[in-house]
Amino acid sequence: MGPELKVLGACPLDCPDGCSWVVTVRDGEAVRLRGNPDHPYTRGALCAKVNRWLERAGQDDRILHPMRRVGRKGEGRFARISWDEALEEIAERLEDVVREHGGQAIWPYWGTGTLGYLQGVEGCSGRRFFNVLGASGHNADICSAAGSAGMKAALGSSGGMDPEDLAHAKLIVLWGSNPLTSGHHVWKFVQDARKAGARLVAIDPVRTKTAQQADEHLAPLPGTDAALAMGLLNVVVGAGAQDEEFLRDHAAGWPEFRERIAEFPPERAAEITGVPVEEITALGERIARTRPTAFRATQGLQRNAGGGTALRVLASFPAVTGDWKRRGGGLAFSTSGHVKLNKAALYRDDLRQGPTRVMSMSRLGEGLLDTGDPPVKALFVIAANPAGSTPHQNRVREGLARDDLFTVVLEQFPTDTMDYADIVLPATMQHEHADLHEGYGHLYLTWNEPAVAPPGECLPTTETFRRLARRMGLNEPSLYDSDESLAEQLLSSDHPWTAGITLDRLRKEGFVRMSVPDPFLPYAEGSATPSGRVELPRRRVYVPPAEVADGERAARYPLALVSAAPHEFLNTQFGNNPELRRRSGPLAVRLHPDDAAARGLADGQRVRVANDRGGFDAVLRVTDQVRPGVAATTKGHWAKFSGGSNANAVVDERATDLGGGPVFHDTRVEVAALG
Ligand SMILES: Nc1nc2c(c(=O)[nH]1)N[C@H]1C(S)=C(S)[C@@H](COP(=O)(O)OP(=O)(O)OC[C@H]3O[C@@H](n4cnc5c(=O)[nH]c(N)nc54)[C@H](O)[C@@H]3O)O[C@H]1N2
Ligand SMILES: Nc1nc2c(c(=O)[nH]1)N[C@H]1C(S)=C(S)[C@@H](COP(=O)(O)OP(=O)(O)OC[C@H]3O[C@@H](n4cnc5c(=O)[nH]c(N)nc54)[C@H](O)[C@@H]3O)O[C@H]1N2
Ligand code: SF4
Ligand SMILES: [Mo]
Repeated sequence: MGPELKVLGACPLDCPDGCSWVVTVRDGEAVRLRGNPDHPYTRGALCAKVNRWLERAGQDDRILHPMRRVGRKGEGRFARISWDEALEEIAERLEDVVREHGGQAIWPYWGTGTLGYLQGVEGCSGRRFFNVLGASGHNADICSAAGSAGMKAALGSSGGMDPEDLAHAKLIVLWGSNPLTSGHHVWKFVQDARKAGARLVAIDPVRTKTAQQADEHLAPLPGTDAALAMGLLNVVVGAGAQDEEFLRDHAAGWPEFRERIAEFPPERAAEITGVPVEEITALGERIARTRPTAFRATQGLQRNAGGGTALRVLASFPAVTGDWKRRGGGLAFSTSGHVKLNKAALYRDDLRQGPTRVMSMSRLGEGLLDTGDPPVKALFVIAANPAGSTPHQNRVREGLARDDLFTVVLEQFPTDTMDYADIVLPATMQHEHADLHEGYGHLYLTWNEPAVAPPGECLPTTETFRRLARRMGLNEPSLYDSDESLAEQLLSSDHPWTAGITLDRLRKEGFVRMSVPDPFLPYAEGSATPSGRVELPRRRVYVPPAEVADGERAARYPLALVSAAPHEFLNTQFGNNPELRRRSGPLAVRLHPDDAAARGLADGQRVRVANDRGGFDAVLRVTDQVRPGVAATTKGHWAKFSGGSNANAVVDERATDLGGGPVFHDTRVEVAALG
């Protein structure tokens, strides 16, 4: 037995925690993978999912060779081919598409399977290649586009407070955020604050694992959060607790925002949100007297018609209380806005011949079915599983099933999406390739050093596109840059927060904290908006959820469905891991006892959750963890293991008010016994 080697890497998954990990390698094999004990945010722990990473990497269903479809689209029958054959066929088909329809008929559909700057969505691996071909652009708007747009409207940046500073808060409000499932590393900082006397409040239609641990839980109807925030502000201002000095010196629009606040007495907020008026008044009074108060909003409350506006209102809240100037106060959302890397050097959008249209990740069905000019004729699916993840599943499948569409899927596993591929290319997993990461819940950059050689014929996405470029005879030299060179170009930023962070240093240390000021109070003296002030919303402060406002639909489909993060899977990843599937149990939907009784339904029964777009089968769980009027399920279940569909069968392709995000939690359904 050879000696053990420890290789530092990073979890690539779409999770705010951006963990640093240590792979133990013996005789060329990864034998152990653990959280890095030296990383201040990871502190030695991974999570229920990623603890099974190596087991998953060795699963029988791993894709190890290129394949060509032999059955009908959607059937999932493939035959092994060589890389040579695969590249030849792709090159020919792409050349035909470009000749007949122009480059924009190609849609590179990047998902969030890895957030790596080299292999994944952050850097859009292959982007240079697609720029040279003149392909359509792609907006990865499925995750946090609405919230980011709301943050930017108020603050000029999507970056909120440093989540580590939650430890200094005296009151923490977790708003549409379930970290004990969706990224538990922030919990240590929450607990540190509580040890120092802070109170914890959760705002969620569901009494989640996190809400169960809170001192107080408010359960609004989905999509009504902005009205709740306005009601709380009404109480704060009623108590005279606004920070006039901060508002005068560092905010814009206070007179108008104040008028809007006056329009939301707690009684009105209670009526809209379904939260008892006493709870609103009590929390408003507590916020009024507690400095600093920290909010943490992640994705839950932005996946509604008014998701952008909701985040804008929340980002404005600490301007009213003045908490933006206090360590431990403000709003934690994402830290991505603070990452000042040289992304332009990585993307090389200057290689495009001219402007191109931009397709929306959240609207794949629309993009494939509503014939654009030119229609989409070639689709590259890169680290994405839209047949499971994207709204309006039936439209997505109909689009993917188009016979005149040439689809290439770069994958590790035989997903619901892969079943529609013409050509499948085998992709490496994180411990088999190099990458550079941020964490959108902290302020460290991380380097992921490959620990082992790829199995079978798997290739990193960067290498796949280098080979494809060569096969197509493209002579733009930057298409052939090595992974290390790409990383160095990305790190070539002269912004003071990232200056001096070199690849050598990252490789040696594994991770480096960006040199942000200490303490980090990005909005203490105003914001990054053109005015330099926090731009308070002047007119629009609440956009009701679309499917609640639609009276006719609400009558037909009385329940509001939320489909949030499952504990055992990360989006659809791990949805094929036998042990995690066993722990998760089958796709379930939870209903309040009153709603179950009104339908004559009992716990454990098989039900159909449906609306006019489609439906999915689930096991019913009857529990008062869910407020009346709400049905709660989880994302991430593979359709092929769940009777052919999942929660996205009932979700619409509509966009949010700002940012063009998806509306997962703005979905009306009815639940009925499965006949
Ligand atoms: N285990 C696990 N971890 C994950 C993921 C996963 O799939 N599994 N996904 C990862 C990804 S991609 C992301 S983006 C993050 C997301 O992580 P979170 O930001 O925590 O997002 P969700 O779980 O979608 O929703 C959080 C909570 O919001 C609630 N909610 C839904 N609608 C509303 C609303 O209108 N108002 C309010 N106040 N609450 C609402 C839900 O009930 C849920 O408990 O987690 C990441 N981490
Ligand atoms: N109903 C509902 N649906 C949702 C959500 C919700 O809250 N409710 N949340 C949404 C959110 S927040 C997100 S971010 C999206 C995510 O949606 P997707 O982008 O589809 O994310 P994943 O399900 O993680 O699937 C990514 C795929 O990438 C593959 N992959 C991973 N790493 C690599 C790699 O290095 N190379 C290659 N080639 N492939 C790789 C994985 O095997 C996996 O099949 O889902 C959204 N869908
Ligand atoms: S999924 Fe999140 S919590 Fe789990 S290891 Fe990855 S970054 Fe850490
Ligand atoms: Mo996400």
